[in-house]
Amino acid sequence: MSTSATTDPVSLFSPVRIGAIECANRIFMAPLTRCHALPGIDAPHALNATYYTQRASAGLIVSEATQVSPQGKGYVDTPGMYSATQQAGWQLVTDAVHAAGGRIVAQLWHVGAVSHPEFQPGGALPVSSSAINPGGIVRTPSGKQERVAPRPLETHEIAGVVDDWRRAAEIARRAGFDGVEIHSANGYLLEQFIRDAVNRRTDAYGGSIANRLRLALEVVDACVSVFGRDRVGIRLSPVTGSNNCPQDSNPQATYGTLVDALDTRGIAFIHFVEGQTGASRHLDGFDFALARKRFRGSYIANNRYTRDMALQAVHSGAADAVAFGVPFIGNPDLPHRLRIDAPLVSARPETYYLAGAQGYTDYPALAVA
Ligand code: 8OZ
Repeated sequence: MSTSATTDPVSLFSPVRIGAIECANRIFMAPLTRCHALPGIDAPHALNATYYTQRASAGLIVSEATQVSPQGKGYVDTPGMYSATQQAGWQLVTDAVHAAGGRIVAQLWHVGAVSHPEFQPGGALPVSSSAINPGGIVRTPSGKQERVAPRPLETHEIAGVVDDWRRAAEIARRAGFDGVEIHSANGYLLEQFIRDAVNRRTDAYGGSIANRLRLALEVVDACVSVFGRDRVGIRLSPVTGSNNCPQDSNPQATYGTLVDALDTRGIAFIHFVEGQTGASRHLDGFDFALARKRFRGSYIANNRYTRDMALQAVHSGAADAVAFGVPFIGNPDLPHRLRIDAPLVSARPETYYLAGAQGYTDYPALAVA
């Protein structure tokens, strides 16, 4: 056990304030899609409250990605943030997490092209910036299907998409969340607008960097209008290839401009996926250390951190907090285990998306000696 880690003034285990959110430690729970909402209505329920409450010792929980509208959905049984039933379900979650002393922000999401007509209202085509098929196979209620080319959003429709995010933020606020994280990562809708390799638009939402960032920044402004800037953050993955999203021709320029615009807005945090999501950290194209210097809000680091890397990242000031994803599945009391340097349990991937408690709420905390 590293004693210095617990006595340093700033360590992975010391409290941190993220915007207006007081967090007990700097071990955050990354958003994890688990496909455990109630079928048909995509509402959270008591089992989800149990799952999150088991993990409430995280300094901050970022909820699983949560679609802002039916159009924003691309997976079976992911939860939404657009109906009264969903709000009531989330209220169960936030009440239970808060009662256990935790903090939780809602990750708000629109998948864009990473969907299928089976998920879309009226069987419509998924929407995106441009008609580029992300490719790959998607699991729908009727089985595995090929992805399709999406329909480019008409310019006049975009304000409605921004309104969906604003309404979702309002529901999240009423449901008791401490804030929101805007999902602008992993090749979903906002990234489909940001990257020039996907965005072929010729209107005010395509072409120049400023135009390609416009939708993401309108969404940021909409969420800030609901929660205030000190309870809004964003997740960015400047170089990931997730969901077959091709790289921007100049990630440093594009995402660097975005970081500067977010700094100007004074939002609470940027949550960076450093590298290829869930895989290699060693991808060129974006200088994360420079982003840390240029953004005055909190820097949350993510992607395959080990205990030692996380201790070092916080100790050195490279990050204010480190988000762990998969380790939180098998180790609900991860902060305690990292503190005492206990061995970690490996979660069973074959149960990640299975409905029910198995592989979801049946990983115990360490027995207290
Ligand atoms: C894994 C499975 C489904 C969705 C992401 C929301 O990549 C996801 C996701 C991850 O950000």
